[in-house]
Amino acid sequence: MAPKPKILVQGKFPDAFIAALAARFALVRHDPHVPPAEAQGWDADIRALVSWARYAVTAEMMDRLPNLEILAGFGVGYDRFDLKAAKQRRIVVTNTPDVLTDDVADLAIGLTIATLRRIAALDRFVRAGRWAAGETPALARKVSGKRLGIVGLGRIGRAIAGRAEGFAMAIAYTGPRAYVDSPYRYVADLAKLARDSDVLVIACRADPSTRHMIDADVLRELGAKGILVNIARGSLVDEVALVAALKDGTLGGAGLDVYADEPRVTPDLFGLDNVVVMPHIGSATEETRQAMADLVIANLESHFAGRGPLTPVSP
Ligand code: 8YV
Repeated sequence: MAPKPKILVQGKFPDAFIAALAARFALVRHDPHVPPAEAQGWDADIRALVSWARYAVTAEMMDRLPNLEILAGFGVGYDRFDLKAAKQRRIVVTNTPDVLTDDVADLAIGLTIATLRRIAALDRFVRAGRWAAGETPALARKVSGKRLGIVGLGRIGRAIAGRAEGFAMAIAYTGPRAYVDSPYRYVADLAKLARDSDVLVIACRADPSTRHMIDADVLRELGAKGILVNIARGSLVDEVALVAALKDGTLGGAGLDVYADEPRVTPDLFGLDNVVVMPHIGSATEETRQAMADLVIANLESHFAGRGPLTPVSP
């Protein structure tokens, strides 16, 4: 029997996934906090690297793995992977699209409702005994019928739009181009979309060209009653401008799953009742994490069987 292909696994994963990998491959584990230069066991016979989307995979790492054939990302985003360096070294890069779309879209709607209806704030209100003490909570805001602006009408953006239809929302989107197959209104200019929206949801790809695209101007256009929801990447938002806008009332509220410097969340946000903060859990359900794990393995198996990857990234 041919020896199992050797693969490097970056980051902590659920035991079941590690066991499934170990049944098929010879594993070398890597703690992403250890610099590649100090990493142990990075032999020349490592042929694949599995990494959480949240961890960087750099040219330096690839140089230490001269026979790397495939980088299989656990997640749909690949902003932390050096794709140029991978291409130069003919390393195939894969991600896990589609299988997490529903969960991320569900969370976008959840954050929208939680922020407008003040679900987290009112949970704190009850727990603090304020209701029992006779206090009347401030009114929240209606969800149904709101104007929803979606930044990026890709797979996840479309899934958010589909759900928003159930709330009778008026849906518009921005992005590099209009989709002729989309029933939603296209607004080329992001600031104009923000001005025309009650809720602006970010669902686009993070790369150097989209860094800080949600800046002070966009937030001002979204306005004092507007809500920003981010389930994409923290780098898309100028977080300093966001905190300032939330604090001085220029922006109405925010529902956030992602941040500029995860897992650190700027404590400025913690004191703001109009903000809902989640610890980057868009895809973190039992069902979806299993589906992501299955897809990572399917990509590796297909590659090693000579059939090519199933879901290569298409930058
Ligand atoms: C994961 C994500 O939590 O798929 C992505 O791009 O951001 C999330 O699904 C991420 O992979 C964590 O590293």
